Amino acid sequence: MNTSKILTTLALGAATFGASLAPRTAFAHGGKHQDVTVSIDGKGYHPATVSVQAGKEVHMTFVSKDASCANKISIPALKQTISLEKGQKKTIKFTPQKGQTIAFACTMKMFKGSVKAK
Ligand SMILES: [Cu+2]
Repeated sequence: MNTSKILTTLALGAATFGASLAPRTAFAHGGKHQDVTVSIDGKGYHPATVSVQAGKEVHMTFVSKDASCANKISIPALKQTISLEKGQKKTIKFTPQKGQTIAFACTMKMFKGSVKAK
């Protein structure tokens, strides 16, 4: 294997590695923070599971699309409870640690979701 072939292999490896680290749902822009939107309806949270990048601030917006008990959201790890009416939205900000899973649920725990930081 000559040098240029090795470099190509390394570059491909780096590209693959980088892609696997990219959050599935969070949208990072300008490297400052990452945006996540979770919509709420009568069936719960969409998406219910969100992957984010550890160590970078998350701006997570809950958008209520319907009257639902899922509009009252408890997030124990962040010591937050959010109450929304249909049509309202609210953004919370936090910086997840590596490997952290931040669970959230309606206050009756019927509907559940989580944010997983890699
Ligand atoms: Cu509920």
